[in-house]
Amino acid sequence: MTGGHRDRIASLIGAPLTRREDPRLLTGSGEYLADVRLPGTLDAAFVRSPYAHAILRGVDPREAGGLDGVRAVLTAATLPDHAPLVDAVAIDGLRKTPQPPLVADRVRYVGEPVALVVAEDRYAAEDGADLVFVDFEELPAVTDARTAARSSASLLFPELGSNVVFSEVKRFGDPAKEPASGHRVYRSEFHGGRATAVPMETRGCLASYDAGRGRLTVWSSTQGHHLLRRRLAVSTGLPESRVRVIVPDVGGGFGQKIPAAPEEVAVALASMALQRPVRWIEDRRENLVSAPQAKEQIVSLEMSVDETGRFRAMRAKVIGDAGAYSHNSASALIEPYLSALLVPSLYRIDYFECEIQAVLTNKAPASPYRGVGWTASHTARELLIDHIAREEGRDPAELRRLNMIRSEETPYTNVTGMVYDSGSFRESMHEALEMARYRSFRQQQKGNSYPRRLGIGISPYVEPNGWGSAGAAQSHWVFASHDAARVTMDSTGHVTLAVGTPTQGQGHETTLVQLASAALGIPPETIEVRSDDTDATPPSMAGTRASRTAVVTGGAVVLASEDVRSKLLRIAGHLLEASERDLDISDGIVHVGGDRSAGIPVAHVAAAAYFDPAVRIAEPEPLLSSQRFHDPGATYSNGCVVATAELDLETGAVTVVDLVAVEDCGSVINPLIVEGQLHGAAAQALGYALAEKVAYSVDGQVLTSSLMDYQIPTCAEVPTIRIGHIESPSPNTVLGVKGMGESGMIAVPAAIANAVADALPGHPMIDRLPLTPDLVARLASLPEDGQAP
Ligand code: MCN
Repeated sequence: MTGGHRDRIASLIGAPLTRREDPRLLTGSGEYLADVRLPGTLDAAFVRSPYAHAILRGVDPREAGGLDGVRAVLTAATLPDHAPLVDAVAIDGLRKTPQPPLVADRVRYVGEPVALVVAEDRYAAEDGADLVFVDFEELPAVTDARTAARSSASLLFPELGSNVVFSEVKRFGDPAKEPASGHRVYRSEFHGGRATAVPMETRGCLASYDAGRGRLTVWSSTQGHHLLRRRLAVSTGLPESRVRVIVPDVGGGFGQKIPAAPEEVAVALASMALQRPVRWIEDRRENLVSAPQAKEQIVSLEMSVDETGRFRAMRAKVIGDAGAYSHNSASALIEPYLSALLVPSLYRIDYFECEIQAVLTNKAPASPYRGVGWTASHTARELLIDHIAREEGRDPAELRRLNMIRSEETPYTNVTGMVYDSGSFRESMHEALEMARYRSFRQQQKGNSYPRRLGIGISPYVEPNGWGSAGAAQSHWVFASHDAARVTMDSTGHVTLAVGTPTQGQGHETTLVQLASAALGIPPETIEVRSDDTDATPPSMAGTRASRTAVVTGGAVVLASEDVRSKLLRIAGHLLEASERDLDISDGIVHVGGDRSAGIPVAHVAAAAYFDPAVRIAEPEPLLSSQRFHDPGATYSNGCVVATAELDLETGAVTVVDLVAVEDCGSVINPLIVEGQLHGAAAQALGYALAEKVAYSVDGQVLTSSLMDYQIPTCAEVPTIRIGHIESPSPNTVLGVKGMGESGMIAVPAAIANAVADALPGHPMIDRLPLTPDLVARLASLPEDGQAP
C-alpha cells in the first residue's frame, strides 16, 4: 500500500463513534457464561482448602456422594489422567512450580481446590461440597515475602529448597556514573498493596465432552481463548485441534482472566469423566479469596542527584509476592520483573541497577492486573521524586521537567534499552499542569488551614504497550505477542473481521470496525467482528492483554483489509473497464476519479467476485478474504496525570477533588473509547490508592472475603475526570496507533499519593498504599519531620 493511501486511512479514523456493542449489553441482550445452558448440564462446586498450608492426608467423598442430586465427587486421584498447568514462558532462572487442577498432597493457599462435587443443580453441588470430609495436617504458613525468602522459612515446595523462585541482578549503563562525591543519594521503600481485579462477572466455564468424536468444547469467561485451548489440550492430552473454546460476552477481566485456571482444567476433566456438560460459575467469595491476585511488591529505591538537580543513577530492589505458585502465565515473575524494568521510565539517567526477586507465599497465586507490575515501581519512583524536590527546595514539576527526555530526542534509547519511538513527555506534563491550574493552585494552597488541607500530585508516565515481540524483548521478556486477523467480504458486500483477541469491555466491536471501515472504504454498519470462538478465529496466543489489541490486532486488520480492497479494485477495474489505479472506494461505492454517481456498489463487485468466472482475468483468486500476520515494532505511549486531593486531618478521609489526565496514544482510533478506558482505569486506580487491599491474617486467612471488606470505589468517590489528548503517532505501528488501556492504572495511584503527601503537614514519606483513613490520620499526627509509621 502506498504511503498516500495509509495517510488517507489515518485521516478517516478518530471519529467519536458511540460503542456499537452498548445497546445490546445495556439492554440485557448480552449472553454471558451463566446464560449459556446445554441440555443435561451438571453444576460444579469446589471443595476448597480452609488452611493456607497443610498436608492433605485424605479426602472422604462418601457422605457427599450419597446426597440426592450429586452425580460425582472428584479428587486428584479420581480425575482422568492429566498434566498440571505449567507456563511456556522461557525466562532463564525462573523455577516453575506446576499447578494441579485439584491438590493431591499439599495445599498452599486458602481456597485452593481440593475436590469437585458435580450435581444436577448448584444447590446440591454446594450442599455436597459441605459434606466432603478432608483430613488436613496444618503446617506453618508464611504470608510475608521477606520472611518467606529467609532460609528458615516454611517451604511451599520443599523439593526446591527455597521459596525464592527467581533472583537476579541486572545492570545497565555506565557504572562509572554510580553515585559520586557531590551527588546526594536519596532512598525509599514502598509497599504496593495486594489487589484483586474484581471483574463484574466472576470467572467460570462450561465444558462439554463429545466422547463419540473425542472433542471437548469449553465456554469460558477468558481473555485468551487460544491460550486456554492450548493449556486444556496439554492438560487433558487431547490434540489442540479437538479442543474448541468459545468466549461469550465477558463482563471484565483486567488480567485476572488471562491465566488458565486450575478450576477450568478440573471442570473439563469432569466433563470427560462423566460425559455430561459440566459448568462452574465462580461466586464472589471464591473470586475474592481464591482467584489470582496482584500488585503486591516491596520496591526499594536509591537515586543519586547531582548538584544541578539532575538524576544520575538509580538502584532498585523489587521483591514480588507471587503467592502460592509460580503460576501458569509466569505471573510469579511478570510483576516484579516488569516493575523493575520500568523504574527509569521517562527520566534520563546514566546508570541503573536492579535486583529482582519473586517469592512464593501462602496466598492466592498472582496474575497480571491492569498496569501489570508497573503500578508499584511507578508509584515508588514518583513519590521519591516529590520527596527529593522537597529536600532540594525545588518545585516538583520543575525537577521532573529538568530530568525528562525531550520528545525531539525520539527515537530515544533509555538506559535499559527501551526505544521510545515518539512521545510528548514534557508537553503532556505542561498541558496537564495547565488544565489543573497548577500555578494558581500553589497560591491558593498557602491558605491551607486545619483540618481541611489541599494537596496536588503529579505523575508523568510511559506505558510500554501493544507488545509485539520487539516490545517484549525491550522489556527483556519473551512473549509470543503476534496476532493474525482474517478479513472476509461475503457476496453481499458485508465483511467479517475474525480476530483472536476477545473483548472484555474495551469496545473492540467498534474500534476494529472503524479501522476496517477506513481501510476498505465501506460503512461501519456493513462490518462485524468475531472474536468469540477458536474454531472461527485465527490464533492469538497472547489474547487481550498488555494494551495490545489496537496495535497488534488492529494492525493485522488494516493489513488484511488492504488486501481485500486491492482485490475489489482489480475486479471492479475489470467490470468498469477502468484501470484499478484510477479507482477508489468510499462509502461502499467503487468509483472513478471521485465521481461517485458513475460508480458501482461494493456489493455488486463482491457478487461478481463469487459468481462471475470472467473476473479471474483481473483477479485469479477472487475469494474476498485475507488473513494477515502482524508483529509490530516496539511502541510506547505516554502522558501525565495531575490529582488534587483534599484531606480531613481529623478523620484521615481523602477526597480526590480533581483528576486531570493528558494522554498520548499516538493516532487515536476513537477518542470516546480512549476516554472511557481512562475513566475506568482511573476509577480502579483510585480504589487501589485509597481503599482496596486484600488483607491476610498471619496464618493466611483472607480477611477481605466480601465486598463489604474489599472496598471498591463507587461513583460518589470518583471525581469528574478531565482528559486532554496529544497525538504523537508511532513510526513503528500501522497508522501510528499506540495502546493505552492500562495507563490510568499505572499513573493515577502515584498522582493521588503525591497529592496526599503534599497536603499532609510536614509532608511525611508515604511508604504504602492504600491510604486508608486510619493511615492518613496517623501520618497527619506525626511530628512535622516524622517518618511514616
Ligand atoms: N484505542 C483507540 N485508539 C488508540 C488506542 C486504543 O481507540 N490509539 C481503543 C482500542 O481500539 C480499544 C481500547 O481503546 O477499543 C483499548 O485499546 P488497547 O490499549 O489496545 O487495549 P486492549 O484493547 O488490548 O485491552 C487491554 C487492556 C488491558 S491490558 C486491560 S487489563 C483492560 C483494559 O484494556 N481490561 C479491561 N481495559 C479494560 N476495559 C474493560 N471494560 N474491561 C477490562 O477487563
